Amino acid sequence: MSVALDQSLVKSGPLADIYEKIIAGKRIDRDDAIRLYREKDINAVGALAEFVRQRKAGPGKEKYVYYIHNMHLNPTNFCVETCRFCSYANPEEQAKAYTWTVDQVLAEARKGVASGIREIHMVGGLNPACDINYYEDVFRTIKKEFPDVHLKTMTAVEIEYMANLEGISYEEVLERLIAAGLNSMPGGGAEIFDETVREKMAVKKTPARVWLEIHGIAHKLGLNTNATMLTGIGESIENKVDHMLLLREQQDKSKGFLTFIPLKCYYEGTTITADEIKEPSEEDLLRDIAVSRLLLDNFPHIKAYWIQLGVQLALKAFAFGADDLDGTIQMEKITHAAGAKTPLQLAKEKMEALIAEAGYVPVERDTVYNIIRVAEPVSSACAS
Ligand code: V47
Ligand code: SF4
Repeated sequence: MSVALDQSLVKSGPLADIYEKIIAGKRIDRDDAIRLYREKDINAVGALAEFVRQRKAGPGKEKYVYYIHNMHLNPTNFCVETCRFCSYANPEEQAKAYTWTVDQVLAEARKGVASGIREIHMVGGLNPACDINYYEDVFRTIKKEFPDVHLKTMTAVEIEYMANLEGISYEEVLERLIAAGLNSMPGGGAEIFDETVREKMAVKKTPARVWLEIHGIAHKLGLNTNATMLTGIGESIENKVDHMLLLREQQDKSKGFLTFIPLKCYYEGTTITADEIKEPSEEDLLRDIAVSRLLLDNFPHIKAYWIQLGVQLALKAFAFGADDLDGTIQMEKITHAAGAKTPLQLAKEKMEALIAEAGYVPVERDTVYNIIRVAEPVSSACAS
């Protein structure tokens, strides 16, 4: 299949110069990205992003959409931090907070592995009871029983917290955790890098510089990592573009990012008030996907996180540059604590059916995008 772009949408319109850059494989810049956010014709922006998605996928893979059979596992919701958008580790409810023992974490992992998962996505609150010894123990215990399960775990925020707790360097924390079984890192904790937004949302922890430094060290040590951006917390278009540009710059240096994941804030149980933010519309969310696909030219993948976008919008996002629907998940806690009404999990078969119904080819992957299985096209033959 050849890569097609509906040229009538972009060639002679206000995006013509950006179109020329993209066709020529040139990098777009800050002003281009801001214009793409402000462009009235969202379908033109989507067409450009879809074109880039297909070109990046390579011949024969233009319609591939990836997913993974995984589980989320959250060992503790006690957190010393008080991010205002977080209902998962709600300071009002800390008396009821839980901290699992190593055996409890293993028992949860066993349930996931029994259902066939290949990746554990594990993140938790910043809890002094869960120090580096605890996580080394957790990782070793899981790996002893399930050596083939991939541990995608520890945000940069958790790495920074652990380094401060132990009085050791980020590199030393990462080296110890890698020796215990850490395989890659998820993209959480990036939020919006802009300092004013971070201050207001009480994300005083882990400034952009440190978040990026930790991912750079992880890449140097051979880990792949992801990167997120949380929208709906009072950010501007410029803040989002600058956030992505910092990621692009880091990726130029260290090259280990695999996937960018635009997130959308849910507000139930948080202290965020309506006058402080503009809740992103569906169109805003599709634009985040499309602009990120166009600006982050050095990121291999863009994820449509169905838990937060909702399943239907996530499926639409494939036509706006996304090529990954994330995973089966099993039990999502962070977004559901803040009022998400999406399911807590999706079965593999359901994910495949949804991707196929949207007109794409479902591809089961592992964490680092090795292809496990390309699903057979579902026959649309009808007996009637
Ligand atoms: O860092 C917290 C966000 C993130 C809320 O790497 C909230 O593959 C919405 O990083 N509403 C954790 N979001 C999730 C995350 C993630 C998810 C899926 C895949 C990957 C990956 C990473 O969730 C946190 C924070 O930015 N968050 N509270 C909330 N109320
Ligand atoms: Fe703690 Fe993470 Fe919630 Fe912030 S988002 S309060 S660091 S669990």
